[in-house]
Parts: sequence; structure tokens; C-alpha cells
Amino acid sequence: MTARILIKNLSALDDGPVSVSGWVETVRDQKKVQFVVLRDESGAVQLVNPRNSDADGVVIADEPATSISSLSQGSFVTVTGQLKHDERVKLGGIEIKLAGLEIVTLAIPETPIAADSSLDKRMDWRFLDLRNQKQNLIFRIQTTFEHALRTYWIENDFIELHTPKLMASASESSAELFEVEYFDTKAYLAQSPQFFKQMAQSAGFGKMFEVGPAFRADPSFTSRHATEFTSIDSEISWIDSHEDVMALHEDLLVAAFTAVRAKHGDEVKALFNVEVTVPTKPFPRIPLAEAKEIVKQHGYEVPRDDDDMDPEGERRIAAYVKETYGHEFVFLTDYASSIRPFYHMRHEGDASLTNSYDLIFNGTEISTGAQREHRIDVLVEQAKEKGLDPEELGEYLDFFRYGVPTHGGFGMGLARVLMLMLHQASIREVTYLFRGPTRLVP
Ligand code: AMO
Repeated sequence: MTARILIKNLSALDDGPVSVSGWVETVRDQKKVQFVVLRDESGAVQLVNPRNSDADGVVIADEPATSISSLSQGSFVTVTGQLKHDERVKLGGIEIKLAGLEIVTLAIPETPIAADSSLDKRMDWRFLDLRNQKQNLIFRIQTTFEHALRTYWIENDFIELHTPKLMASASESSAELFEVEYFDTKAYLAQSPQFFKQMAQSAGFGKMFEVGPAFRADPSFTSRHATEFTSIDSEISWIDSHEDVMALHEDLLVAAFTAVRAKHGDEVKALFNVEVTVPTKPFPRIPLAEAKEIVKQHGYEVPRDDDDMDPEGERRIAAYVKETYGHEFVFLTDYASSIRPFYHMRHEGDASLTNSYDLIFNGTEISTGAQREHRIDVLVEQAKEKGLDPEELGEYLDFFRYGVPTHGGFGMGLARVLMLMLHQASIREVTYLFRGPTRLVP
């Protein structure tokens, strides 16, 4: 295989012979001249083929003219020709005068989706939907984002782990749990690496991270829930409180947003009309009770007083933070113990509150983090209080019985971050292949 020239790199070449590959976006098959717009993952270029005529001026059916006439939108081709810089060409100021055209595969002419197709229809034909430039950019941004997180983790001595996704019990709550047959017993799909990332602390790993799948049997059809999503998890030992987890979280997001802005900021502006802003540290922090009070003063009452912030409340507090501090992120802290899992550490002296937070970005939750309870007696009490049978927690409790440092961490939905960064209306737009209650294909 010879090295392929990406279309975006053509403009840096001098006029002369080139060969490029891609798929056909449009064909204008005119009598005297044929135009093809060819696209690859990096951009598009115009191909031109002036048609030959005989002595009487009758157009001849020669090559590559005949092949061009047979081209349908979406066909994959490799072309050779003469690259020419010409300022008059609207598409990038270059064109390729065709010498040869090899049709690799001809596409069925009727494309099943169009730009105005419904989201669901586009999901049915996801591989065609993804040929669009904006979609392509989303996944390049995802790559840069993850790479920057990994660079941070690796430079700071974190260990990357791949924890099992088949489990003997629930990892978050018995609701939203997928059960699978496992030989002559049952297994459950991991809702989070929660227990195993805590185990790494007892194993003496100090600092760990994982980017991997998480499953939730959530039957809802909201724009921010999927039944399978990529979870970004990190857990660290020897913390004083959830403040240390938030500081790590800030560092990671600053590193990742810096990388995305540097590499894709201009393209994001051009294609999505969105400015990628690198957040400043420290991110604003507001205790949850105070946040509810603020939105109430601004005319919105969160439905149930003892409950979590609802989506409208999240939007309202984010709008307040944006206006007051000019920040797109806010940590809501000190959640009530009643709405947090048993493994969250509670405040010293006030067991009704936890050392925990949710991170809101552009109006929606992207993450939950906390200091974990590491004292076995307190942990068992908290589990019992939540109606959990310590027996069922099995070896999870052993991690604490055999010694564990103070620790904490967070879980963050990758698609949530991308959706909010790019101001997309649905998590489906930024998930390569979305899984929901009624979607298992493609
Ligand atoms: P939590 O359940 O809040 O916490 O999940 C953490 C983050 O994961 C993302 N997320 C989802 N994304 C898409 N679809 C879903 N159905 C979905 N559910 C969750 C969100 C959410 O903020 N173990 C804890 C984390 C921890 O304490 O370390 C946990 O899983 O972005």
C-alpha cells in the first residue's frame, strides 16, 4: 500500500501529478465538462474532466468520462490527475484535472438518508450519517479528548486498568441492572467500575483510571441517557476530602479542553459555531442546598425538597453560574446522604451530608464524585441503613477489612461531555453507535 495523501494536505502541494482516494459527494455530468466533488475523512476536493470531442465536435465516450457518468453518490474511487491551484475554485482554491479513475465500489444510487432525515432514521443508517464532516469531527475531538486525559494520567503515575464488565452483583443499584445468563447462574453487566476501582486502592495501586463501557437498564428516552455508555473513571488514594478529587477533576478537564481547543477550536467554530472554552481553575463550587435556594430565589422550585437537582434546576443553576462567574462548569457539593450511595463518606459531625459532588457542564450533569467511606464498621452501618445486606456485598467489604487508605474518585460520561461541549441536542449525535431501550442495531 502506498501512503495515501489526505485531501486536506493537497493544497500544500505544488501543481503536478497526484493520486487521491475517497467517496463521491456530487457529480455534475455536463456535456462539455464533468465535475466531481470527492471527499475523504479530512476534506473535499473538486475533480474536473473536460470531455473530448471528435473532428465534428461530437463528444466522445472515452475514459474517464464514461466512468464518471456511471458514478453514483457515495461510490468509493481512486483517481489520478494533475493538481492545479486556482483561486477561482471555491472549494479550497484547488482542483484535479482527471487522468484516470478507478471505481472501487459503486454505491446504490438512492441514498436512504438526507440531511433533513429524522435522528432515528439517521441512526438506522449510521455509517452513511457518519460520512458527514461534522460527525467526523466529533470523533476526532473524542480522540483528542481521551488522549489528553491519558497523557495527564500517565504523566502523573496513574495505572490504567480494565475491570470486568461481567459481575456477580450490582455495582450501583439493583435498579437499572442488566441480567445475563452465565452458564448455570446469573451475571450482571457492570453499571460502573466502582467496586473494582476501590479495590485498586486496597491493592496499593495509589492512583488508577479506566475508560470503558458501563451499562444501565434505564428504560427512559431522554436526550442524555444511553443503556451502554463510555465511562471515564479515576480513583486516588490518600485524600483529605472530596476537594482533592475535585482538584484532580479540574486538572484533567483543563488539560483535555486545552488540547481540544488547540487542535480543533477553529473547526469547531466553523462547523458547530461553538467556542471551545478552556475552563479556569478553580471551578465554582456550590453546596447543593444552597444551589436549590439560589434557583428558588430566581423563580424555580426544584420539585421534591429531599431529592436531587432535577434537569431544569441544573440548567438554572448553570445559567446563574455563567452569569455570576462567567464559568461553564459548576461543582454542586455536599449532597444529602439520603440520595447518595452507601459508600460515600459522610460529613464529620453531620451524617446527613456527604463528601460528594456532581459536576455540571453547560447545564447538565456530566459526573459524580466522592470521598469513599473506608472504615469498615461505618461502611457496614451505612449499607444496612440503605437496606443492603452486608452478606450480599461479599468480597467488596473484604477490601476494607484487610486495610485500605483514604480514597475517592469520580465517574464521568464521555458522551455527556462531548454533547455539552458541542451544544448537541442529544447524546445520540456524539455516540458512535447508540444503545437505547429500542435500539440494538446497527
Ligand atoms: P453516576 O451513576 O452518577 O455515578 O454516573 C457517573 C456519570 O456517568 C454518566 N452516566 C450516563 N451517561 C449516559 N447514559 C446513562 N444512562 C448514564 N448514567 C450515568 C453521567 C454520570 O454523571 N460510581 C459512580 C461514580 C463515582 O462515584 O466514582 C457513578 O457511576 O455522566
